This record gives sequence, structure tokens and C-alpha cells, in this order.
Amino acid sequence: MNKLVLFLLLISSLLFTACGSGQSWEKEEETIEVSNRIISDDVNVEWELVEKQASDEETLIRLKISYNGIPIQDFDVNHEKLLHLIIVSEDLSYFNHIHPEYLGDGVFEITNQFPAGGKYRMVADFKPTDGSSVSKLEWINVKGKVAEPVPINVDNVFERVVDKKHVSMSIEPQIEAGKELTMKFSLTDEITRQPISNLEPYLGSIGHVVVLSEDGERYLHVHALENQGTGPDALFETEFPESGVYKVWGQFQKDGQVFTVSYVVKVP
Ligand SMILES: [Cu+2]
Repeated sequence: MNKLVLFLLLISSLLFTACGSGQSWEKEEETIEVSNRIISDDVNVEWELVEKQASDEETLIRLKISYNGIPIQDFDVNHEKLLHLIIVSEDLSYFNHIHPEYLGDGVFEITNQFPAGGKYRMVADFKPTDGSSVSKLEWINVKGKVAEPVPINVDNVFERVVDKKHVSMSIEPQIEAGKELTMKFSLTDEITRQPISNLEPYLGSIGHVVVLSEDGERYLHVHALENQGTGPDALFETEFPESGVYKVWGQFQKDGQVFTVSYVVKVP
């Protein structure tokens, strides 16, 4: 659809809202419904880094979201936010999950402190009000000295200790590409050895899990099962599309603090 048509439709929808009445209503709405439905493939995110600097400097990240060249105005709140931004370094060693502020006219902004220069994988998750959920991936380049890449080592045992919390992860049934799998995170206090049963909701669920393939090309959707309470176990469902190495980040909240655990999984 070209810009003019969309523009006219938008105008007609505005006019219609303002002065539509009676009979023409159904017909008008039908046209608008079909024509305004946003197809995620046609959603464009323009990424901009302002004063690209590495290390100690904060970099402003600006996203401009449009559909057929027209800024998308309305977004739905999803997991308590309008937009989720995941930032991962090329070697997958750096991970950040942040929530840019919506400035209107399809523009979101936030600052981030990149640990070094180089390539970063950016993932923006959002849902235009007139469309379905969108995940947009982009490689961006951050100025500055590039750090020595950290090797990605496949974990044989999925155990981690972070902030005095022991987190073990298991995947059931047997890991296999293209199969629906359940990831279970079990949390224990590292000092008392007691199960942690007072997790707090993080972004409206027991936790959040992000999965990215080793080459950064595959970003997997992971869904927390609903009504899981507060621990010590947290269950998530996902499916690895193909064989390969993937990194998994789990995020949970306790005592007002969000903590992140990560594992490297090999899918045979
Ligand atoms: Cu988020």
C-alpha cells in the first residue's frame, strides 16, 4: 500500500471517528480494519546511535518505528512495557534488557553504557496497537576499542551462582531441534541452601527468558507458563528451530533486584 492510500485511510478513519454515524459505520470500519492491520514484516525500525562512544560514556539509542514510511503512533503494553530492548555483544558475553521511553510519533529513546566498541545485536520487541507482536533484530556498530572476544563454551551442566543465588536449569524432554521444550529454572539460596520461594514478579511474570543463537541470527520467543507463584521453580516453553549453539538468559527478581543467569546450550 502506498503512503497516499494509507494517509487517506487514516484521514478517513479520523473523520469517521469525528462524525461517523449510523448506516455507513459498519462498512467504513470494515475497510479501515482490513487496511490498517499492520503486517509485522512491513514494520520498519530505524536505529540511531547518538554520540557513539564506548566504555565510560553513555550512548543514546533512538528507535524510529514506522509502517510504510509512516510513524506508528500507538503501541500496546506488553509485559508492562511498550517496548523491550535486548542488547547483546557479538560474542554474546554482554547482555542488557532495557525499556526505552516512548516520545511519541514512533520514537523511543534510552541511553546505554556499552562495555566496549564493536558489533552489538539489538532486538526490539513491541506490539503496534493495530498489529501483532513484532521482534526486530539489527546489528549496530559502537565506536571505540573492540574488546577481545569471550569464547562461547557449551555448558554440560546448567548450574550458575549469581548474587548468592544458585540457579540450576534443566530442559525437558531431551533437547532436540523443532520440538516444544520446557526449561525449568530452580533457585536456591547459596548460603542457607534453602529453596527460594519469594521471587517477585518481573515484568508481570515469574521471570523472563531470552534465547539467541550463537551467530545472533535467531531470537527465540520464550513464554513463561502462567500463574507460577513465587518460586523456587520457574517454567518456560520454547522451541529451538534448528541444531546449533544457543545462549539462554534467565532474569528473575527478588528483594527488588533483578538478576540474570546465562547458559550455553547445544542443540544436537
Ligand atoms: Cu523488557
